[in-house]
Amino acid sequence: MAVTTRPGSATRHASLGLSLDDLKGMYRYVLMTRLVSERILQLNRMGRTPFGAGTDGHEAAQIGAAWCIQRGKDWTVPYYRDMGVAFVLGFSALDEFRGVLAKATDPNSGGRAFLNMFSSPKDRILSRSVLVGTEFPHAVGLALALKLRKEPFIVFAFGGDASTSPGDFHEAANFASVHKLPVVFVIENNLLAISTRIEKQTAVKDIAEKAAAYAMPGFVADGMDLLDSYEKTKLASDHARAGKGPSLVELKCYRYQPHTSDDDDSRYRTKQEVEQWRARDPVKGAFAYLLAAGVSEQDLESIRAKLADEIEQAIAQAESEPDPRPEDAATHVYAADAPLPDGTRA
Ligand SMILES: Cc1ncc(C[n+]2csc(CCOP(=O)(O)OP(=O)(O)O)c2C)c(N)n1
Repeated sequence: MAVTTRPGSATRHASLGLSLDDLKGMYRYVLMTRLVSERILQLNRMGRTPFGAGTDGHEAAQIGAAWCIQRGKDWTVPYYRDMGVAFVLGFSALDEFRGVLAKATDPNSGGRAFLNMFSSPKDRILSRSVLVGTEFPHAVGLALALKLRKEPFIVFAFGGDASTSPGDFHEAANFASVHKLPVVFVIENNLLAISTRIEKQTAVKDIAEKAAAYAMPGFVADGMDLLDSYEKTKLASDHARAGKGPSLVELKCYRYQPHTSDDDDSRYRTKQEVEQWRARDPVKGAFAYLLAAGVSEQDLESIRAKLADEIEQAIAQAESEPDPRPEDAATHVYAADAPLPDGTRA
């Protein structure tokens, strides 16, 4: 985010219709996402969590885009890296740690699924599988239902750059465009699919170019910049809200952590590459912008201190809670009155 340091000199948010309170709210989620993501990796290295998938580097993209979602009205289909999106939609740090620690209290699956399979009917978050790209046909189905029911809301379908390679994405985009469905495809392009670089993934320069094949608008945003991510996603969501059909927003960002806690990223990228991207750290960018917009350093420090406290309490609380019971393994897998594969009933 291009900023000057003089307080009051940054005004871009105002031209986008965002208040200082919006900015502070957005920054809180940006920082919360970073702090939780870092703690998950630390806990994993200490042997206290089995697995993690870091969000570091995606914060501005996720929070900027999620700020366009009407909570509890629009539907959202996040992907597994979208912790920041889930936080904006109502998930707490405690919810996240319950999932990461696979506790019975995990709101997504009672601790029985892969982490970050965000699920909340009340917040209109559709649970998805970890299979890359499979969320898009489901999201388009939701958009069709909204249109048929004449509900004035829209669907946000999130995915990584690689999720635009499988057929699911193309079938979904084609169907959505033919039927002018109210859906925004939000693609977080971090240039990597685990170890596969973007040039080996797709032949186009910008993922947003893929929109042209389905006669829908494609927007490119600097995903390291909170306000650019907000602005471009807002254009796309306004398009859907106006009944003009789907569009695609590409948020160009970078993943700082390995793909997951099980990945050795030194095998496919250099430390220098990561350091170069760290120079554009979206959390620091947001911090600098808020200062320049006139938010005081004490305000920002108080947001950080409260979050740090909340996160430590959430970890302690989640760790103290029970694991799922073995006898609950089939709960919600089979209908309550359906026979199990061995012929018995649950
Ligand atoms: C259909 C399918 N193929 C392969 C995988 C294994 N896999 C998990 S994540 C991933 C990379 C996805 O990259 P991208 O969509 O760009 O998102 P990112 O993880 O970089 O945020 C792959 C190949 C999978 N989950 N689903």
